[in-house]
Amino acid sequence: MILIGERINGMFKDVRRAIQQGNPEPIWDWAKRQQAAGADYLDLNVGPAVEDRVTAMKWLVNTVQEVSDVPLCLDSTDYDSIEAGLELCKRPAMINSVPADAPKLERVIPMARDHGAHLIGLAMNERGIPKNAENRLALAMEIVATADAYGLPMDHLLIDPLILPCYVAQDHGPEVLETIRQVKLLATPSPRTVVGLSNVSQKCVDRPLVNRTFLVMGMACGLDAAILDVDDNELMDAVATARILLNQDVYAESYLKVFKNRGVR
Ligand code: THG
Repeated sequence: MILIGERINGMFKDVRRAIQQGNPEPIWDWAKRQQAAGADYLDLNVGPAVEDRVTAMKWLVNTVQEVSDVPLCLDSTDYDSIEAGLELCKRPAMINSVPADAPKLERVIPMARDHGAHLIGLAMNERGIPKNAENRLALAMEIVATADAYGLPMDHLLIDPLILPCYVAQDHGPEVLETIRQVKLLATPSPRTVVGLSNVSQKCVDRPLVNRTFLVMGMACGLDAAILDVDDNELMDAVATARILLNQDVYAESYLKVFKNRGVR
């Protein structure tokens, strides 16, 4: 399981304020904390309230790299800011993300290829997010075909079926799980799958319970990665236990301790 720490996102008030004031402390804290919790990547999103997204992304990348060597996942719909951020990344990064929209694919896929970056492709296009798995898979296939045409290695592509809050889009849950299962069949080697886990629980009671239940269901369907709260211990324990039950890790009575000590998910 590839764990992408969600917390450096301008959606959160403390991060938004840090970006606006150019105060590195809260960013340093979240970078160190998520690294210690075992994050494989740190998602960096300047949030919706920022005017100059290029400058803000460059500042976030530099600020995080002052205290952390965890690879970065640059999260923006603004490809100028992704490109500017990529230039500064010291380690191969992940681009988050591109929809199945030809002009955007044609810009972002060569960018990922030329920087040796991983790329998240979204199962949506200019008409929005389809309801059923079949239509999500059709959009995933457009991304797979374009990635193949431009020479992006298939193991650098992750497909995000896009999970929505269960509170408002309960009927999407099973469709997302079915999409995760079938994305594996789209190419050989197969692209991987990722979700933005905390979306599923927005406005729900007991968000951590909803998050960890959905993550385990996703893992059983073959989910490879998630953008999530790596600081949530029960969530991390659920990942470790699901790995045991899916025979992805060796059972030992002390497996939770072993898992935590070596930072392997
Ligand atoms: N797919 C991809 N990238 C993504 C998402 C996705 N990036 C962003 C998002 N979705 C994943 N990250 C988060 C981060 C925070 C929350 C949800 C998803 C969240 N935030 C609180 C809220 O909205 O209630 C903010 C609380 C606060 O302000 O303190 O839930 O799906 N590829």
